[in-house]
Amino acid sequence: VQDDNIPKDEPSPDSVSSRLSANPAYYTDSIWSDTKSSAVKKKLQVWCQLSNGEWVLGKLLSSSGGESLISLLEDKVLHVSTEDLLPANPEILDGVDDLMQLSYLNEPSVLYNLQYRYSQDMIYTKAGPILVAINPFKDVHLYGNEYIEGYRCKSLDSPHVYAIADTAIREMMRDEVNQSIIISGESGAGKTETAKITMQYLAALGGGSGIEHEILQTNPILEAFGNAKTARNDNSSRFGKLIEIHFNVAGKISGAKIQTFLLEKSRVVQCADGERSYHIFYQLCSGAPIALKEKLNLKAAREYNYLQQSDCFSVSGTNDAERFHLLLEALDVVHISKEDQDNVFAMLASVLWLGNVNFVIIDNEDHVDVMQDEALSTVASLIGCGLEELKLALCIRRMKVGTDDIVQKLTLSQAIDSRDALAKSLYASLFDWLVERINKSLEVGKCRTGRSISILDIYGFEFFDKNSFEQFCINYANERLQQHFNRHLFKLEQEEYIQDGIDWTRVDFEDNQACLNLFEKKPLGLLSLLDEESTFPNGTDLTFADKLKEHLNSNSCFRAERGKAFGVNHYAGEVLYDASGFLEKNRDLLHMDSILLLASSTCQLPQIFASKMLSQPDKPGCHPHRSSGADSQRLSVAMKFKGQLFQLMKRLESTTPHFIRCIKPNNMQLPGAYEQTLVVQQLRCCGVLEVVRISRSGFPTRLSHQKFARRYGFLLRQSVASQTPLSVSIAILHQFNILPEMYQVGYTKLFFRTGQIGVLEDTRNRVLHGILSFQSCFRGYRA
Ligand code: AD9
Ligand code: MG
Repeated sequence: VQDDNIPKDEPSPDSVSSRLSANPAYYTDSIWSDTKSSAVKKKLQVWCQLSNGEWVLGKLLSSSGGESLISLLEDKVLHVSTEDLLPANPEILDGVDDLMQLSYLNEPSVLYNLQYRYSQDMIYTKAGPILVAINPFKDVHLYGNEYIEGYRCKSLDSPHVYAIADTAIREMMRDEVNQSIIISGESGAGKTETAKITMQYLAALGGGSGIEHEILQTNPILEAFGNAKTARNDNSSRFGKLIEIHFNVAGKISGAKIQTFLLEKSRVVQCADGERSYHIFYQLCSGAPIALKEKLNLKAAREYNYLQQSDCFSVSGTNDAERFHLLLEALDVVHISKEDQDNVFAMLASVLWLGNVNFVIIDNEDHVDVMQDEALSTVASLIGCGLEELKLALCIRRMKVGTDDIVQKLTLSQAIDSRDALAKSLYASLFDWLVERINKSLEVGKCRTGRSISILDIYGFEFFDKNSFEQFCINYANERLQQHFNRHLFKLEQEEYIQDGIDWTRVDFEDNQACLNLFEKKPLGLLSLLDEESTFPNGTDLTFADKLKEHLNSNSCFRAERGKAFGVNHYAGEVLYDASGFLEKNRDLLHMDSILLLASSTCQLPQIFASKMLSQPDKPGCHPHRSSGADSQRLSVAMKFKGQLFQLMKRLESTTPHFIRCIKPNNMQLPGAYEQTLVVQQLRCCGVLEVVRISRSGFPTRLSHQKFARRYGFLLRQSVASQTPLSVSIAILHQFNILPEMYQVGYTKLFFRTGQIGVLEDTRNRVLHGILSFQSCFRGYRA
């Protein structure tokens, strides 16, 4: 250990750059400029950035005129611009379990620390108040009863999802405030696994009634119906999920409620090469017992157009037939009757068979008739409707013009669209119905306390080569969540210091309100303009893109591009969207003929789906499709999503949040590979670096004078003359020799730096424990 690497004078909060922005470049610069001169003098270990962007560790040999000479490992020597250097931490700090403990908090140091831990299977690291989890892509031995017990009784304290879950339970009980655990990260980063690990811990601590088993069994069900193999993740969730787990006064689980967001419907009828549709289809085809196969006229997956188009039928390492049997067990556990299960499978089979329905062109205007074959008759029998009604719903459209009823024949592409729309909406309705049924089974009993812990597993920020409507919605959701995160960690923090008269250097951060305004402003925001264009019968993706350019060109978060493309400047970087398909996906119309077809069904599920569709609220003020017929006019997809998101934010705002950031170390889904550039990009997107900095320089622990005095007052050895909470509090601080720089006394609260309250808590627990065991001895003696 080189002693001179340890900075002697830790920067005090006020001496470090007084302005801080969420921009990482600004951030690292400011750290460097504070330490640069001394770093050069001391011949520190330094990080140098190579031309490929990677950072390597070296030792500074000499430095003059803006140039430095660095010795690297293996006796290599390198001339670099001093500008490209950053100070490295001493070896003694290698692998610290909270990034806050690092003396130098620049990007390469953070990257190195995470990598150091990762290489030893320590996949969890704290970054101040948030937990960073790096996907191991292999089984790491960190879970199970032994570990759960270790975190419960505090014999284990290294960063872990269990530790976060434990804190959430304790804070819920202690403060009587609902908690939320917000898990984010990009596709394949490990959000869903992390959510399951969290649920495991909550179930272990709050279990007893058996409902916890039901809650855990919702995972295989939702994954079967809502997850699929994609290019990025073999088990990618194609929906967002919030699960609210309720507890009774004794801290035991009393029920749960699941809310889902924006299922990717398009996957049912179309998916990219090498990807799959939803797992359930393959599970059903390979796992259904013979009798069920016969009843549903079920074939192998390859026989279905919807499944065979992407030429991918299996996922390595998973056995679909086996999964099907586990699914059946899970459905039993959440009380879905055998009869209902069969109804569900019939709906799935009807979706698959719909994809095989074919059309024949009957005139030279491209009008079609439906081919009368096995596919058509199977769909009719599975949906429980007449063959003729089904045929008509698929190839004609009935409309009202004035007082006249008009029948219009569909062209081939219109007929295919109406068939696919029916398949998509059957599947999406089935998914919603299933969630509803699960919720019934998990329903919180009568003795509800209102205490809950919510776990949010929602798609992270996405930007691909081609970004469509789905990315548009997902990234909008992430802007909202980012604001929540910012608000919580930065704004509230700062406001609280100021309110309580604490001397704390103001912290500026880049708010993403401007980008949210770009999405939400009425009437000239992205969402309003999309909705407006979606309601014009003649609106197209191109006219939509043109409208955006016309109205938003001067907005600094917006960039006009050629054709149907446009760019949005998100907090995590600019994303280029392609408006192709936006209007159709946003309208998401199912023609009234199809809805009425379902309503006429003799089976239970299609009837339920149809009545749900018919009872959807009309959007006020515009009925554009009404004029051309009896289309169902519902809230557009984007508006519905926005509404859900607002509700979600409202709910989250009333909770104490805990943040887990999942990081994907490589794009190959491989263990051991850690790609620096990929990781750093994600660390930037989720603001890990800024959080560390803020927390370290701030006073994260705070208690009101009253609470502090009440909690620790009994530890005082001498009574205090004036018994006000403030004077009691100060006496406690003195008795325990808490250093003056470690706390501040505000008007109403005491503020502590991280870790300070620990000593007091330990003493308190020891003393209380002593008192309790004394009391129980005493009771035993009397008895
Ligand atoms: V997506 O946005 O839904 O596409 P997630 O949910 O972030 O994505 P997921 O949890 O599905 O990712 O993790 C992807 C894969 O990484 C899993 O299927 C596991 O194989 C692997 N993984 C993730 N976390 C762990 C872990 N803690 N231990 C072992 C893990 N493997
Ligand atoms: Mg997932």
